[in-house]
Amino acid sequence: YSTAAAALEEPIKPPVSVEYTQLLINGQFVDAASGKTFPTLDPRTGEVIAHVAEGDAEDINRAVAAARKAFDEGPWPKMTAYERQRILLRFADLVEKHNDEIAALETWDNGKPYEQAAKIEVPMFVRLIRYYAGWADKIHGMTVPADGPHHVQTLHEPIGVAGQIIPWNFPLLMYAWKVGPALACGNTIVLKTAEQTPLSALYVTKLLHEAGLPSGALNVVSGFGPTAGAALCSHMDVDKLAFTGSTETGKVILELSAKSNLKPVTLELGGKSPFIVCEDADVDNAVELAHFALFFNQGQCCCAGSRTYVHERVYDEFVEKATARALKRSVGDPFRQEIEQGPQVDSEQFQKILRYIRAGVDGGATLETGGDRLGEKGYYIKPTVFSNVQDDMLIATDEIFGPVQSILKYRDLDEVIRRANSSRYGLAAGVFTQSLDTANTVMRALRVGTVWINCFDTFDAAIPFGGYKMSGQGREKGEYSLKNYLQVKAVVTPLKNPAW
Ligand code: TXE
Repeated sequence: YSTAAAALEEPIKPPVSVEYTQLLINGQFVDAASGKTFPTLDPRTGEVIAHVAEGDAEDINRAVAAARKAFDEGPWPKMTAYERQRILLRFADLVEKHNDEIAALETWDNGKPYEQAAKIEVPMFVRLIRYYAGWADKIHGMTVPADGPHHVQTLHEPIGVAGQIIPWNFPLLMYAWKVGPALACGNTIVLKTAEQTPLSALYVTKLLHEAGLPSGALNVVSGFGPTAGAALCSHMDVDKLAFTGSTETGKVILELSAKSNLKPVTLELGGKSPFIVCEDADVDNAVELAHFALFFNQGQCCCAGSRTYVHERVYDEFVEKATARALKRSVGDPFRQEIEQGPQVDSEQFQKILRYIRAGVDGGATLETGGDRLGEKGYYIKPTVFSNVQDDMLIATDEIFGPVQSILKYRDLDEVIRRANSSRYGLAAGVFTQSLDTANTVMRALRVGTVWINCFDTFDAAIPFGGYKMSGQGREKGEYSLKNYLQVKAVVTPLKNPAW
């Protein structure tokens, strides 16, 4: 590993300090009602960054009450759409101004490379907020040509108080995917961040208030899933839930909604995305793209290309080059400029990945490189490549969520389509080919929410994202996300003089 030693060096001091650690309820930073806090850890070392207020059911009650009042009495949903748009645009400007501090906070809490946070994720956050700000004054209903002497129209109204639960792999982007459309439509929100990464959401929400967001319109509660998260899902005064996380927790969330008030739920869950390298592919480019598709963000992407299917004609060359590429991957302190891969987010994820690596070896796959932790401190894992992977091995069926590439061999297109579709997941897929016919066939045949042809992880605020099968329900981003946060009201009035 080109900078293996970096993982062993003294960690670089992050160029930011932690300013906000309390809950943000009704526009105020407050302690948890219980007075409890929990530590958020630096994944480079396992040491405490800060102690953060630990919200539980009582804090969720307070936050929902604030959001309810802000919805029922306003001003947020009652403001003109243009006023809401201007606040969101000011918010985007403020985030852009504080790009580097926010990126540093994200890297410190999550372990992702600072370059990635500063040059990709914070700018994408800004883009998302501007995109949804743009929608705020373009949300309108229809007039409907119903049969009979009636004037019929639809109003598209905000749904109410949205409960949003986000994970730790892209804390800022998951915030923007959820908060952007919900606020643009005029909803109020209680957001529960992931317990691993509470810091960046508090920072940006402070900026959102500076931009003019009224108190209570967005409340942020840090805390754990079974306490704060479950309380939010069960709450009778929450009108909608949006969740990103594991498929297991997604099932719990649907159940909590069903057992309380049947609030509608959107879910963005796990994946096991195929990346198909066709026989006509340029192998060097395919290796590089497949490497990126899997290893980006330490492999902690729901859409990671974690089943690399390679045509038998190019398989041996591909395995050799993919292994060489993984060996070249620079792993180390994410604040170091040349670093491609930082530590995994926490000890639990780190242990889970190592267990899957052992399962890969025990199951008979060939470990080409990696397979172990890197260094003695923190949660670094060597970029790992398995070849000779079979479809029924755990490393080919389960979401590993780490830097572990599984390479599988195939013979023909029908076979690989069938195998790619045999997963319980259906989030995304990549296909690498020079043939338009092949690309079109695969694109139509795969049961997944996104197909990337000769690219991967190409995201934009305008492109919808979501899963088929057990990868989720509903779509986020783009225009599609708006309908998650809107109710449709039909309004019917009789026409006294139908001739007109
Ligand atoms: O997920 P959880 P974890 C996958 C990935 C990872 C695995 C476990 O495979 O290894 O899930 O990660 C909140 N009621 N993904 O344990 O538990 C929790 O506090 C309400 C894929 O982190 O799903 C956090 O805010 N909320 C993924 C959020 O759910 C609950 C991103 C996610 O945590 C809850 C992350 C409950 N009972 C992990 N239990 C993706 N789709 O991108 C937990 N939470």
